[in-house]
Amino acid sequence: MASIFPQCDSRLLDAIRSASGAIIVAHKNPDGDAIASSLAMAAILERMGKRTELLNDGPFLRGDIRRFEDRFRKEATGEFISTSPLVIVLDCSTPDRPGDAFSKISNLDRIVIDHHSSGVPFAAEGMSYIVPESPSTTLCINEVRKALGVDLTEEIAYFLYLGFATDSGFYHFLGQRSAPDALEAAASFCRAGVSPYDVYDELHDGRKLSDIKDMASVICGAEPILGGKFLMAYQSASMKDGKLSDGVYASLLEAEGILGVVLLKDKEGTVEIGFRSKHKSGMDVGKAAAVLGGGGHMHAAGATITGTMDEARNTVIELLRDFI
Ligand SMILES: [Mn+2]
Repeated sequence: MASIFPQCDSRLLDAIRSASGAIIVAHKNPDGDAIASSLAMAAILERMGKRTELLNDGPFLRGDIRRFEDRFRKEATGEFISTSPLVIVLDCSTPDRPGDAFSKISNLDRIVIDHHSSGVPFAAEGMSYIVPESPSTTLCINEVRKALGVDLTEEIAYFLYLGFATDSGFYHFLGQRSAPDALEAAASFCRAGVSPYDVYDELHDGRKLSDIKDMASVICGAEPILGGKFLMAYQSASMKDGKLSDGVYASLLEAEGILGVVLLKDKEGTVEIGFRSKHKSGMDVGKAAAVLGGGGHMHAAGATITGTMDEARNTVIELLRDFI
């Protein structure tokens, strides 16, 4: 069976090799893959002797990324921008995903490395490496690393593994098609010094009891919609735990007879909508999210709309009616 990873375009590799330095940016509201991608890319470029600046709009709410917040700035320094660095955009399917961090640097040359299935191209021809079948952006970066001939240090392996483990739900979301390449890459990370058991514990230990209780209350408030084909859950504006939604999705997706789950998060004026569909549902929630200006993957996607929770609820129900 052929690899899910195509060859990297030589134009993208040349752009990295010839850059004096790079500004690395991933999507706002970052998750483990966004932050781990950024840190892995920085470590790779530092091995190549290049200067980097890491940008992210934040917020760094999730327990798995909070510890890295001080490595990131909100905007690039003027002094660094004046050296015309290459911009490396990671884990973003549309140019608005990086948020404000992108505004001052959108006129610099850029490359895009990503694994989302929907989106709009926003790099010049040959300057992107987008593999929708890849379980994480870090696994795409690993291919770029190999093509550049950069050694797999323990530090690089750690960040590549971190993005893969979080975005794959610790292997849960690997299909038969992506698993062989992904697990071979994971094996190489472990040979370089990564312990999966330790990484799992780092990410799952240390939550506040109040956050776990918030998660339970969101689950208790879930209701069936569309004749029971979906469950819809509601997260109030006062609940801040970034990992809360992972637990809500994981629990509710186990309900029998449903195609998927929608989680509405009240952001006071806007509503963040998260979609998850069951692996066997055959339902592409990435396409549903794209209708609302968002995006994502076949089984995990999101969008943000303005309005109240009630308005968002009605919008989503009407939207999903067309998809099931
Ligand atoms: Mn990702």
